Amino acid sequence: MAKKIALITGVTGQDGAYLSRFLLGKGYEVHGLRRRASLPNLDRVHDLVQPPQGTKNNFYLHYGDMSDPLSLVRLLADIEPTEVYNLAAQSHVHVSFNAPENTADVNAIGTLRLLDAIRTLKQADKVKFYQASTSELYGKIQEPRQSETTPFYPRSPYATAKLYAYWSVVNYRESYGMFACNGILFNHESKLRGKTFVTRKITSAIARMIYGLQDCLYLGNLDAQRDWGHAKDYVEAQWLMLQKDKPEDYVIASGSKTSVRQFVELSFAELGITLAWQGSGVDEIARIDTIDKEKTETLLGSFISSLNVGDVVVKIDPFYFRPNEVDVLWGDASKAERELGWKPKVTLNEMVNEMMTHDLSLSRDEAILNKYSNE
Ligand code: NDP
Ligand code: GDR
Repeated sequence: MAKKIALITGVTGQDGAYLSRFLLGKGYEVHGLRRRASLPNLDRVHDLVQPPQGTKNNFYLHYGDMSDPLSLVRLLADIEPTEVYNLAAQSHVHVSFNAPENTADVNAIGTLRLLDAIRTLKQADKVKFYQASTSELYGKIQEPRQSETTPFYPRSPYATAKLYAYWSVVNYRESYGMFACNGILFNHESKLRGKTFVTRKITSAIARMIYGLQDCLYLGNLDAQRDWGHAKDYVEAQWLMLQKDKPEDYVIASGSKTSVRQFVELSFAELGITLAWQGSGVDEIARIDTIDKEKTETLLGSFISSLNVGDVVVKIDPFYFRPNEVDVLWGDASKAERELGWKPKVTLNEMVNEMMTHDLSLSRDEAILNKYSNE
């Protein structure tokens, strides 16, 4: 059987880390594009970079950048991949309002650079290409549930850049017969999610609060609704798209929507805590209403909870409002289920539990370190 060689851009990000493990498990040789950073950015893949002593894996990292076309051309020629997963992006919607040109350069033109570099390869017809498209393309909602046929209405520099990339993929497919697919993925999270995205910000802050490392959780729009799934399930869908005979675009979503406010409540519930919301608009707050002491004591062991009934634990900070908001996203992944046999496996509750458990363990380590360094 021909050797399967994958190139992943954005390998150091959440999806890159899950996809690398998934492909290694399927026997691929996995190459990742990493960019230079002033501090180490390999946290999510450090176990792949340094496998346990005495073992070897097929994971290789290469310096380059989506804004540097020469690095992309060289890498493709050296590696000769059979599958390219373009996950690299300035992926933060709010940040894109402050860095619009860089976002366009990396997310839009970066994708074009990569597509065109593949087109010029001698073996271009042997390369399959996956593009990390996004539910943000739908933006201002035209239909209550969004599928592959829903019109786009992007609402941020991030989304307009991703729209350019989306159509570049379609154009390279139609113009040059390239095997190129857009995965229109709705929000997906995990314990590896960046801490400035709202789900991980919430689970991380709650864990820090209970260990006395943080006083309050500051959020923006509590009423935004998202269709949240687990990254582990979603990278499988990315791979499945490239295993088809014909390249097509697919929506990948959980099929349920949840508000930011509900996500906060679900995360606190993991600790046996319920909230009471008071006030409205920028003055809205959440106080602790009840605590299931047995549950928190079991979770914290020898530590004493820093949270008490009546404490204000959520406040609004207008800094986190965006110039333009995407109010609701709710996906319909029936095409993926029908044609790829894909269905999400991890439920929202299981995901919240995984994220809370992970963040509690990180905060516990930090609290122990603080305790001993203060003695
Ligand atoms: P992350 O933000 O976790 O990862 C982004 C990756 O892109 C990181 O590896 C980052 O490197 C890399 N990157 C950023 N800029 C450059 C550049 N100029 N050159 C090379 N690499 C760069 O995102 P996710 O893993 O969550 O998402 C993966 C992709 O899927 C992104 O394109 C995102 O826009 C898209 N997407 C994500 C969804 C989600 O809910 N997670 C939903 C739909 C689409 P570094 O580590 O150095 O910062
Ligand atoms: P999103 O994810 O913009 O959907 O983009 P994010 O988690 O940043 O925001 C989701 C919703 O929560 C609201 N919100 C806050 N968001 C952040 N980050 N911080 C806050 O304090 C806060 N308070 C409320 C936001 O306004 C928004 O409505 C993610 C990224 O992964 C993109 O790359 C990807 O394309 C889309 O998901 C699908």
